[in-house]
Amino acid sequence: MYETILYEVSEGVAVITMNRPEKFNAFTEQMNKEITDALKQAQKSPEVRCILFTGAGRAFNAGQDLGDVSGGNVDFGGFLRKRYNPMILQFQKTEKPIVAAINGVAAGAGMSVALACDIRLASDKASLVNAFVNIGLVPDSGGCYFLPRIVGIGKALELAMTGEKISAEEALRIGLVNQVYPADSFQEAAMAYARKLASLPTRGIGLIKRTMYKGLEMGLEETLEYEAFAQDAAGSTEDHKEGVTAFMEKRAPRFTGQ
Ligand code: LHQ
Repeated sequence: MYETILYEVSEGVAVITMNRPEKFNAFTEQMNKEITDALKQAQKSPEVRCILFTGAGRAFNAGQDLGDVSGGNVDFGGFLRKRYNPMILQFQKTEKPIVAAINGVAAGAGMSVALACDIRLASDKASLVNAFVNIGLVPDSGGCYFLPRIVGIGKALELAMTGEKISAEEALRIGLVNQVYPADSFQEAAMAYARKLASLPTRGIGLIKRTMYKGLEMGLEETLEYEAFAQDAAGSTEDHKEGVTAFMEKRAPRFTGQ
């Protein structure tokens, strides 16, 4: 059982809720470990076909709990290597769609974690603040990797260097989030989005995720080759067969995730 997060599965969706609302869901070592573990569990469970990642209460996540690092003498590199880096890598290793439901403020490593998700949905009351520079630090937990890839280097440098808070609306405008929904129906809208993803070809989506992220690191020739390899795998799934059969029969497909 978890102490700092909630983990619930329903209708093909594993909902991971960071659950320290009085601390704006700030990260502790325990939370880093529990998130990593929950993602592994979701990866292993055949009934999970989408992961929805959100925060309890008013915030999404305010980054590292500064109460734990305020005494000085912090081994920053060790902190990241031991706690944050394995957690961020687990988002990538999880070959299922991960949707961030940004219910409130996402700051520091909390923003980085949202960036490590595949799709970002935001409440119209949410905001994002890179925050690291405000305490003299560098974006970590993948912030220097994902942010420029999502919004381009110009915006990424601006957000990181100024540490200014941006609204959900501005985040939508610059492509930092994919959709914005009204706060009062946000959880339902995010859940409906996740359920829809959970009804799609899960193995194909896992291969899309792996191939696209790999494509960011490779040249065209290598990417074309990897696409051919991935297509061999996707083409042998039941969901591929079902998709083609449903098309020929002029009916809606019934994907099972196999
Ligand atoms: C918090 C926090 C928080 C504890 C709000 N900790 N309590 C990696 C390697 C090693 C070391 C360092 O860190 C890292 C990774 C990182 O994430 S570094 C960046 C750490 N995060 C920040 O610097 C963000 C700090 N927080 C803020 O800037 C603001 O609180 C935000 C913008 C998140 C929210 O602002 P407001 O909406 O104005 O709320 P607030 O400031 O009043 O905060 C609400 C409560 O949450 C408050 O507690 P209180 O008891 O006074 O109501 C805050 O103390 C607490 N809280 N962030 N990171």
